[in-house]
Order: sequence, then C-alpha cells, then structure tokens
Amino acid sequence: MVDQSIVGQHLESVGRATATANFALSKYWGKQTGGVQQPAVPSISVGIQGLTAEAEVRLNYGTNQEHEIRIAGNPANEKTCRRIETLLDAVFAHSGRKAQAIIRSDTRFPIAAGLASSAAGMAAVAGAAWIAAGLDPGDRSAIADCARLGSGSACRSVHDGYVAWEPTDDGSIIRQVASADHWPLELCLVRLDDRPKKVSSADGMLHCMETSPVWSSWVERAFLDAVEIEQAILDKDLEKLADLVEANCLLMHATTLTARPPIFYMQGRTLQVMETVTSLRRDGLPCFFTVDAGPNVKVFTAPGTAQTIKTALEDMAPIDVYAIGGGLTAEESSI
Ligand code: 2P0
Repeated sequence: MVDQSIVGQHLESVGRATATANFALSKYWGKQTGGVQQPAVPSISVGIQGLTAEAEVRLNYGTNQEHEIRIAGNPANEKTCRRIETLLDAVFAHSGRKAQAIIRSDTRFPIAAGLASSAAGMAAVAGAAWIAAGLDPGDRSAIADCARLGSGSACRSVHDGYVAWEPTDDGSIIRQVASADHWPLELCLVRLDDRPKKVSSADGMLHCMETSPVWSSWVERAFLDAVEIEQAILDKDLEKLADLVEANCLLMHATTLTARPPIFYMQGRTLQVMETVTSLRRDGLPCFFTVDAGPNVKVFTAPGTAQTIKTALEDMAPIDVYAIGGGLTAEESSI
C-alpha cells in the first residue's frame, strides 16, 4: 500500500486519508488526571457523512529538519503543532522509524465552531501518517490511539456509525457499537454561528472539573447515560434516546454554566431552537437536540424525516441536512 521511493538522496513515503466529523450522543467532557488525553467519562458518538477532513502526510527519512504542518493552507498554531508532534511520535513508536513530516490538512466545513473539525482533521492526519509509515491500515484501535493524542474525540472518527470511547484502568478503549445501516438516523445541523468558540474544549472541560459544584454528578451520570444510550441505539428506541441524549447534553452544559467564571457555549438562540425541538417532539415529530462546545444545535431525526424537521425549523436559522455514516478512509499512497 505504501509507495516508498528514493527522491534525490532521500527516502520518502506519502499517505493520504479522509475522515469525517463525529457528534456525541453522550459527551466526552473531562479528562483523567495524569493520563495523556484519556477520558474521565465514556462517550458515544455518531459519524456524519459529508463533514469531511482530508490530510496528506509526507515522511522524509533523509533529514532531521523540523516537521512542517499546514492546516487550511496556513501554518498550524503552536498548540496544534505540539499535539500533532505527539501523535507522530506515537506512529513512529509503532513503525520503529522517525522521520520529518510534511503535513497538509484541510476541512470542508468551518473550523472550531463546535462542528468537530479537530476530530475529523486529527483522525485524517493520524490515518495518513499511519499509512505513510507503512503500517497496517486495518489496525483501527492503534490508529485511534494515535488520533486521540491529536484531539480526544478524533479517536471516535476512525470507525463509521455509532462509536463508543470508554475509560479503562490504564487508559481507554474505542469500539463500534453499530454501523450506520443499523439505524440510519438523519441530522439537521442548525447553524447559528460559524465563528470559532472563545474557550477551547480542552480548557473548558478542565475549568469545569476544577470549579463546577455539579462536576461529580456529571461524571456519575455520564457512566449511566452511556450504558442506557447504547441500549437505546441497539433497540432503535427514539423516544428513549431523545430523553437520554438531551439530558446528557444539558448536564454537560450545567457544568459550564455553574463553573466560576461560567462558560457560555450556548447562545440565546440556541435555547430557542432546543425548546422548539422539544415541542416538535411533543407534537409527534421524531427528533431530539444536542449541543456541543459551541452555539450550533444538532437535531437528530428518525430515518426519512429530516426534510420535515428542516421545514419546521428553517425560519430560525440556516439548516444543513446530513446522513450519518462516516469514518476513516486511508487512501492509496503515492509519491
Ligand atoms: C464530545 N466535545 O464528546 C464533546 C462534547 C465537546 C463537547 O469532544 O482536548 O476537541 O482535543 O481532547 O476532542 C471536544 O473535545 O478535546 C469534545 P481535546 P476535543 O464531542
């Protein structure tokens, strides 16, 4: 799969990959103390077709020069560079060979507005680096472990469909709960604001852990939610899933609103959309909301009903409709 060639005096190899964003039905919000990007709570996500990031990683074994990392055409900031260096070191630990990496990554949707761009981007970078290093693209657990070092939620983008990420005694595991075909829910993405968020997820979750008085309730409930949410997915029970997902989201946001000082990821219009979604459901439309570390609302709907829900909500904001699915595709390599 990997094409390694002598280019000039150097040995180079190239990997390419695409990965899709994933949205959490039960949230990753909190890290283990002492771990490296390990979750304090279990989370379950669903991949989204069409919210795609792509990456190319060129490994140059003939030089000691620093890595070169460009995202959306611009040099990556210092924090992103540090995270990608850690991710690359994990890949090199598997391959047994270090190299200079020249990385190009881009997303086809707004970055850092609560649309999980970092998850898709880091999963694509991990997949491309893995392929470039000549490693087995079928080893999804190992790729997920590397992707997690770039962005925690990125590990959920290595599988398609419904994916669980769970803390263990010595780290975490990632597993597919069900494929998208099992229950092809649809998504209305209510786009209230595409600007980057003011507080990163990493800073936000740490601040909530340190200052919110409801933190321990959140952690305790998150473990129960993950079990019940997985069962509701397996049972295709939309009423139950709706109740659990909305409650999980609101308890996560309770930690942000009760932190000192508080963090406002939601906006006034976020609340209006959430309330409208709950009243649509009371009127018999099969839909429910969730909101991440940003103001936009993700409205999941039963198969075949996204257009109806979109029509009911489109006076409030622009809405994009997506199918679920997604995952990581590590592509053919070439020089
Ligand atoms: C989630 N979020 O489960 C939750 C819900 C935000 C709210 O995963 O520091 O960007 O890179 O591990 O992965 C955002 O967390 O944070 C996130 P890092 P990441 O989707």
